[in-house]
Amino acid sequence: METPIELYGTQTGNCLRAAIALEEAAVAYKVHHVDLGTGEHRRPAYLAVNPAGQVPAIVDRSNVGAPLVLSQSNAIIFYAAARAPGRLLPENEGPERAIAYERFFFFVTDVIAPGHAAFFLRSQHAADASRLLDERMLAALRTAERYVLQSPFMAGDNFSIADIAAFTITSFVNSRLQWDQLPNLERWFRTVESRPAVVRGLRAFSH
Ligand SMILES: N[C@@H](CCC(=O)N[C@@H](CS)C(=O)NCC(=O)O)C(=O)O
Repeated sequence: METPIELYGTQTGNCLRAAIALEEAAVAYKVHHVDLGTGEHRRPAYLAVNPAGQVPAIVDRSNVGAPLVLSQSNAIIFYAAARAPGRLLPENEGPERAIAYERFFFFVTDVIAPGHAAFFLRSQHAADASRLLDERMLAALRTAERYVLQSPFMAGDNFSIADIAAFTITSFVNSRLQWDQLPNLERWFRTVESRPAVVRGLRAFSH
Protein backbone atom coordinates (compact mmCIF):
# COMPACT_ATOMS: atom_id res chain seq x y z
CA MET A 1 0.00 0.00 0.00
CA GLU A 2 1.18 3.54 -0.76
CA THR A 3 2.62 5.34 2.30
CA PRO A 4 0.68 8.59 2.55
CA ILE A 5 2.57 11.85 2.58
CA GLU A 6 2.15 13.70 5.87
CA LEU A 7 0.94 17.24 5.37
CA TYR A 8 1.29 19.72 8.23
CA GLY A 9 -0.71 22.88 8.06
CA THR A 10 -3.79 24.91 8.72
CA GLN A 11 -6.35 27.03 6.87
CA THR A 12 -3.98 29.50 5.13
CA GLY A 13 -3.37 30.19 1.45
CA ASN A 14 0.07 28.54 1.43
CA CYS A 15 -1.30 25.39 3.09
CA LEU A 16 -4.42 25.23 0.94
CA ARG A 17 -2.38 25.45 -2.26
CA ALA A 18 -0.28 22.51 -1.08
CA ALA A 19 -3.42 20.50 -0.24
CA ILE A 20 -5.07 21.33 -3.57
CA ALA A 21 -1.94 20.26 -5.48
CA LEU A 22 -1.83 16.91 -3.64
CA GLU A 23 -5.55 16.40 -4.33
CA GLU A 24 -5.26 17.33 -8.01
CA ALA A 25 -2.29 14.97 -8.39
CA ALA A 26 -4.23 12.23 -6.55
CA VAL A 27 -1.36 11.75 -4.11
CA ALA A 28 -2.38 10.03 -0.85
CA TYR A 29 -1.78 12.26 2.16
CA LYS A 30 -2.61 12.50 5.83
CA VAL A 31 -3.21 15.87 7.48
CA HIS A 32 -1.65 17.02 10.75
CA HIS A 33 -3.34 20.18 11.89
CA VAL A 34 -0.91 22.77 13.27
CA ASP A 35 -2.64 25.44 15.34
CA LEU A 36 -0.92 28.77 14.70
CA GLY A 37 -3.27 30.48 17.18
CA THR A 38 -1.89 28.52 20.13
CA GLY A 39 1.72 28.68 18.87
CA GLU A 40 1.91 24.97 18.04
CA HIS A 41 4.24 25.79 15.13
CA ARG A 42 6.85 27.08 17.58
CA ARG A 43 6.83 24.03 19.86
CA PRO A 44 9.57 21.36 19.71
CA ALA A 45 7.32 18.68 18.18
CA TYR A 46 6.69 20.82 15.10
CA LEU A 47 10.14 22.43 15.01
CA ALA A 48 11.48 18.89 14.60
CA VAL A 49 9.57 18.78 11.30
CA ASN A 50 10.29 22.34 10.15
CA PRO A 51 12.90 24.25 12.16
CA ALA A 52 11.65 27.47 10.55
CA GLY A 53 8.38 27.02 12.46
CA GLN A 54 6.18 27.68 9.45
CA VAL A 55 3.46 25.79 7.64
CA PRO A 56 2.92 24.03 5.31
CA ALA A 57 5.40 21.16 5.43
CA ILE A 58 5.26 17.65 4.05
CA VAL A 59 7.11 14.54 5.12
CA ASP A 60 7.34 11.74 2.57
CA ARG A 61 8.54 8.44 4.03
CA SER A 62 7.92 6.42 0.89
CA ASN A 63 11.42 6.82 -0.58
CA VAL A 64 14.39 4.67 0.31
CA GLY A 65 16.61 6.40 2.90
CA ALA A 66 15.81 9.39 5.02
CA PRO A 67 12.31 10.88 4.80
CA LEU A 68 11.96 13.82 2.43
CA VAL A 69 10.84 17.00 4.16
CA LEU A 70 9.65 19.99 2.12
CA SER A 71 8.68 23.20 3.84
CA GLN A 72 8.00 25.58 0.96
CA SER A 73 4.48 25.52 -0.44
CA ASN A 74 5.73 26.01 -4.00
CA ALA A 75 8.19 23.11 -3.71
CA ILE A 76 5.30 20.95 -2.46
CA ILE A 77 3.24 21.97 -5.48
CA PHE A 78 6.09 20.98 -7.84
CA TYR A 79 6.61 17.72 -5.95
CA ALA A 80 2.92 16.88 -6.36
CA ALA A 81 3.11 17.80 -10.06
CA ALA A 82 6.07 15.45 -10.56
CA ARG A 83 4.11 12.60 -8.98
CA ALA A 84 1.36 12.90 -11.61
CA PRO A 85 2.98 13.56 -14.99
CA GLY A 86 0.77 15.57 -17.31
CA ARG A 87 -1.83 16.50 -14.70
CA LEU A 88 -0.51 19.74 -13.22
CA LEU A 89 2.09 20.58 -15.85
CA PRO A 90 2.37 19.68 -19.53
CA GLU A 91 4.27 16.42 -19.64
CA ASN A 92 7.18 17.61 -21.80
CA GLU A 93 9.50 20.58 -21.53
CA GLY A 94 8.58 23.06 -24.25
CA PRO A 95 6.47 26.16 -24.87
CA GLU A 96 3.32 24.92 -23.10
CA ARG A 97 5.19 24.04 -19.95
CA ALA A 98 7.11 27.33 -20.11
CA ILE A 99 3.80 29.20 -20.23
CA ALA A 100 2.54 27.27 -17.18
CA TYR A 101 5.71 28.30 -15.30
CA GLU A 102 5.32 31.88 -16.45
CA ARG A 103 1.74 32.16 -15.22
CA PHE A 104 2.50 30.27 -12.00
CA PHE A 105 5.35 32.64 -11.14
CA PHE A 106 3.26 35.66 -12.11
CA PHE A 107 0.77 34.74 -9.38
CA VAL A 108 3.47 33.78 -6.87
CA THR A 109 5.68 36.84 -7.29
CA ASP A 110 3.35 39.58 -8.56
CA VAL A 111 0.14 38.77 -6.67
CA ILE A 112 0.66 36.44 -3.69
CA ALA A 113 3.97 37.92 -2.48
CA PRO A 114 2.79 41.57 -2.38
CA GLY A 115 -0.47 40.33 -0.81
CA HIS A 116 1.49 38.68 2.01
CA ALA A 117 3.70 41.74 2.40
CA ALA A 118 0.60 43.97 2.64
CA PHE A 119 -0.82 41.69 5.32
CA PHE A 120 2.45 41.86 7.28
CA LEU A 121 2.61 45.67 7.04
CA ARG A 122 -0.98 45.93 8.29
CA SER A 123 -0.06 43.79 11.31
CA GLN A 124 2.81 46.24 11.96
CA HIS A 125 0.40 49.21 11.82
CA ALA A 126 1.99 50.51 8.59
CA ALA A 127 -1.44 51.14 7.07
CA ASP A 128 -0.39 53.43 4.20
CA ALA A 129 2.37 51.15 2.95
CA SER A 130 0.04 48.17 3.34
CA ARG A 131 -2.66 49.88 1.25
CA LEU A 132 -0.19 50.67 -1.55
CA LEU A 133 0.95 47.06 -1.81
CA ASP A 134 -2.61 45.81 -1.55
CA GLU A 135 -3.68 48.00 -4.47
CA ARG A 136 -0.67 46.82 -6.48
CA MET A 137 -1.61 43.21 -5.80
CA LEU A 138 -5.23 43.76 -6.86
CA ALA A 139 -4.15 45.61 -10.02
CA ALA A 140 -1.87 42.73 -10.97
CA LEU A 141 -4.61 40.19 -10.31
CA ARG A 142 -7.05 42.12 -12.52
CA THR A 143 -4.61 41.82 -15.44
CA ALA A 144 -5.03 38.03 -15.28
CA GLU A 145 -8.32 38.56 -17.12
CA ARG A 146 -6.19 38.47 -20.29
CA TYR A 147 -4.89 34.97 -19.56
CA VAL A 148 -8.40 33.51 -19.56
CA LEU A 149 -9.78 35.60 -22.42
CA GLN A 150 -9.45 32.76 -24.89
CA SER A 151 -8.55 29.82 -22.69
CA PRO A 152 -10.45 28.01 -19.95
CA PHE A 153 -7.42 27.94 -17.64
CA MET A 154 -4.56 30.29 -16.74
CA ALA A 155 -2.00 28.52 -18.92
CA GLY A 156 -4.22 27.29 -21.74
CA ASP A 157 -6.58 24.40 -22.26
CA ASN A 158 -5.62 22.40 -19.21
CA PHE A 159 -5.68 22.95 -15.47
CA SER A 160 -2.16 23.52 -14.10
CA ILE A 161 -0.09 24.75 -11.17
CA ALA A 162 -0.84 28.28 -12.45
CA ASP A 163 -4.52 27.79 -11.57
CA ILE A 164 -3.58 26.55 -8.10
CA ALA A 165 -1.46 29.67 -7.49
CA ALA A 166 -4.20 31.93 -8.86
CA PHE A 167 -7.14 30.36 -7.08
CA THR A 168 -6.50 30.85 -3.35
CA ILE A 169 -5.48 34.50 -3.67
CA THR A 170 -8.50 35.21 -5.88
CA SER A 171 -10.75 33.56 -3.27
CA PHE A 172 -9.14 35.68 -0.59
CA VAL A 173 -9.94 38.97 -2.36
CA ASN A 174 -13.17 37.72 -3.93
CA SER A 175 -15.41 40.34 -2.31
CA ARG A 176 -13.09 43.18 -3.38
CA LEU A 177 -13.04 42.40 -7.11
CA GLN A 178 -15.41 44.13 -9.50
CA TRP A 179 -16.56 40.94 -11.13
CA ASP A 180 -18.78 42.68 -13.70
CA GLN A 181 -15.56 44.03 -15.24
CA LEU A 182 -13.82 40.65 -15.16
CA PRO A 183 -16.20 38.25 -16.90
CA ASN A 184 -13.52 35.80 -18.03
CA LEU A 185 -11.80 35.73 -14.67
CA GLU A 186 -15.20 35.06 -13.10
CA ARG A 187 -15.91 32.16 -15.45
CA TRP A 188 -12.45 30.74 -14.68
CA PHE A 189 -13.00 31.19 -10.92
CA ARG A 190 -16.37 29.38 -10.98
CA THR A 191 -14.86 26.52 -13.00
CA VAL A 192 -11.92 26.06 -10.63
CA GLU A 193 -13.92 26.36 -7.41
CA SER A 194 -16.22 23.56 -8.54
CA ARG A 195 -13.46 21.06 -9.30
CA PRO A 196 -13.87 18.14 -6.88
CA ALA A 197 -10.13 18.07 -6.03
CA VAL A 198 -10.18 21.80 -5.28
CA VAL A 199 -13.24 21.39 -3.06
CA ARG A 200 -11.50 18.55 -1.17
CA GLY A 201 -8.25 20.54 -0.86
CA LEU A 202 -10.10 23.54 0.57
CA ARG A 203 -11.55 21.26 3.26
CA ALA A 204 -8.29 19.48 4.06
CA PHE A 205 -7.67 21.31 7.33
CA SER A 206 -11.25 21.81 8.42
CA HIS A 207 -11.74 18.48 10.27
N1 LIG B 1 7.55 30.67 1.90
C1 LIG B 1 6.75 29.83 2.74
C2 LIG B 1 5.96 30.72 3.68
C3 LIG B 1 5.25 29.94 4.73
C4 LIG B 1 4.48 30.85 5.66
O1 LIG B 1 4.58 32.10 5.62
N2 LIG B 1 3.64 30.24 6.47
C5 LIG B 1 2.84 30.99 7.42
C6 LIG B 1 1.38 30.55 7.33
S1 LIG B 1 0.76 30.75 5.68
C7 LIG B 1 3.30 30.66 8.82
O2 LIG B 1 3.66 29.54 9.11
N3 LIG B 1 3.24 31.66 9.70
C8 LIG B 1 3.60 31.51 11.08
C9 LIG B 1 4.89 32.19 11.41
O3 LIG B 1 5.63 32.60 10.49
O4 LIG B 1 5.15 32.30 12.61
C10 LIG B 1 5.82 28.97 1.86
O5 LIG B 1 5.46 29.39 0.76
O6 LIG B 1 5.42 27.86 2.27
